[in-house]
Amino acid sequence: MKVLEAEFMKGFIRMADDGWKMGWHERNGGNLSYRIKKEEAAQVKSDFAPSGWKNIDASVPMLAGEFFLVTGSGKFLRNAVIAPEDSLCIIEINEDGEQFRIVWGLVNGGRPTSELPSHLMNHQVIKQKTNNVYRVVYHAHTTNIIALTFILPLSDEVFTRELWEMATECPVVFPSGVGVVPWMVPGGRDIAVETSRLMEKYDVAVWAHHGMFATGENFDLTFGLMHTVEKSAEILVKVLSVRPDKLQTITTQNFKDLSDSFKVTLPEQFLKP
Ligand code: 2HA
Ligand code: ZN
Repeated sequence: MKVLEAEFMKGFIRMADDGWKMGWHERNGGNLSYRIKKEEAAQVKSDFAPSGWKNIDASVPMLAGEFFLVTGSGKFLRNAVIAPEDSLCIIEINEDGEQFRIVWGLVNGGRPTSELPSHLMNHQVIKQKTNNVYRVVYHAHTTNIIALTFILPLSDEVFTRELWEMATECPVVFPSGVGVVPWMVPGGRDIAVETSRLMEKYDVAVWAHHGMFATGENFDLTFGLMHTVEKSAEILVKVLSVRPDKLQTITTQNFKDLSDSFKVTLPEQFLKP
């Protein structure tokens, strides 16, 4: 089968296009990666043409031998739908997890996303954390979350609690909460280490003054998670634009009732009165 005919490719392109339509991917902003299932890789392997091995700039031994579909560095997510073979690539990780090679795509040259270290280190953490279930890592420049990083303290507790309070379904959609990375230089190993450390606990990490990373099992759940968190941030921006305080909100007791009723565990850390 051709790579472009595969279902995982269609789902990936639809997600990139949905993110573009949400306004989260100005210019070349944002990036997406998918850990391809063994049987999916086997179906399209005849379409692969491997190039040379290159250093990842991170060590991901738990991902040895895996294939990933990723966006290209400097590529516009807006173009994924019209020119996937130019905008995207499939990479293979070598046997010690230190190197990768392009096996499909980027037909006009280029490299995988500048955030490859963050993507792969997150994949390594979520693969272990979920016992091989999570496969998607998504980075987007979500407007309202970015705005909040200028006016809220940059703590996991404040962001989680404020975002949970903005819509009743939030603690059900991201019960473990959200982590916050302070401003750091993007594209390198340090921010990758910091982000992947947070992914051991959370499915979402906020990058101050930059955007968000969301992780999940499939394209629907990961896009839905990004969308839910960003919508919650939008409500908070609207509330704070009208007045600086809330007249009423969802209370700690309300969250406890919700956690009993929906059978989700909410960490004590976020249930302070
Ligand atoms: O331009 O979003 O963080 C791609 C990015 C880098
Ligand atoms: Zn970015």
